[in-house]
Amino acid sequence: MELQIYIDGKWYPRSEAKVSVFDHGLLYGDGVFEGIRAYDGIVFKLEEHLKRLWESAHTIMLEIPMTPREMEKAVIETLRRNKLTSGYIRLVVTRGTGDLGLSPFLCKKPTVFIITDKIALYPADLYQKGLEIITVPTVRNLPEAVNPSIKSLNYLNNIMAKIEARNGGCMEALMLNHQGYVVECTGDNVFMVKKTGKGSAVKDCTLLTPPSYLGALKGITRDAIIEIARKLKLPFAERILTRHDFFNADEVFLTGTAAEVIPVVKIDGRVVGSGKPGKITKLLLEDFHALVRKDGVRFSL
Ligand code: PXG
Repeated sequence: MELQIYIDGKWYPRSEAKVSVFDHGLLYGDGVFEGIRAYDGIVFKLEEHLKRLWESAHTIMLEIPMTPREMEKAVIETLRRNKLTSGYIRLVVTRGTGDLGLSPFLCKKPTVFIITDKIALYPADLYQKGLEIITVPTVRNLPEAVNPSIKSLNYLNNIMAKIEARNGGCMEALMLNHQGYVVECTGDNVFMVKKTGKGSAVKDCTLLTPPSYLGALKGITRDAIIEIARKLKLPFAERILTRHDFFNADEVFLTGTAAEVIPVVKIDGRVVGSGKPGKITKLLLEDFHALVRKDGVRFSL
């Protein structure tokens, strides 16, 4: 059976799931989206993803033509129709069809579509060996221009960075803001662990991540990791951090819906910590795996 895709209240087989070439989501990247994951019959943090979608839409003055409750039902129905208890969910709301002018005011009704599919997992050895990342010349969008807190359909900033990372032989890019502070990666938030005490216990380390106001998306996985750190009594702070701080961290990892928690072992040719995935990173990933099976909206096929 072909994948069934939700568009504006109806489901279409993949080969017939189409939106207009006059849709401003396509013409201008005018729209917002979410990437969500379902694990064994639980849509992880669906409420939080919907909240972020509504906030992104509010900022760009896009009125989503349904309620969050209706959206939740549409997401679950789409999973059911595709017989998926686990997988990836892409929720998209565009400005809708208009004319060739950029004015959003001529677009009559936003387009809503939902794609659910099996998740393409990162190679397992990356989690064991860790990832090498590279700083790229393209700076992250300025919060004063298009705020990276808006999960907008315009991902050119991130795509440019991804291309530059690839040109440099890496899969992921470390992005800086216009002042040179580390903000995030192209599709993941970034964390570091620094040993601050004398012992080797969790409380002797501090977990650090850049504050989102510098120009990072407020990741749902980022929030989940902060929540787990609190439970583990692992000291945590949002801090303005430089590349120097990351080069000299004891552990570095990235967080995102697709990647979950992925260790970083090299940045711009500098080995991070022991050069192997760290203890705290592994601990956080374990607890994250337990959390995704608890915290979300439950459904059955
Ligand atoms: N920063 C950016 C710029 C993102 O796009 C994250 C951080 C992590 O946020 P969550 O809420 O997922 O913890 C994201 C989201 C992909 C892909 O195909 C990745 C994202 C979005 C869309 C596609 O890798 N990451």
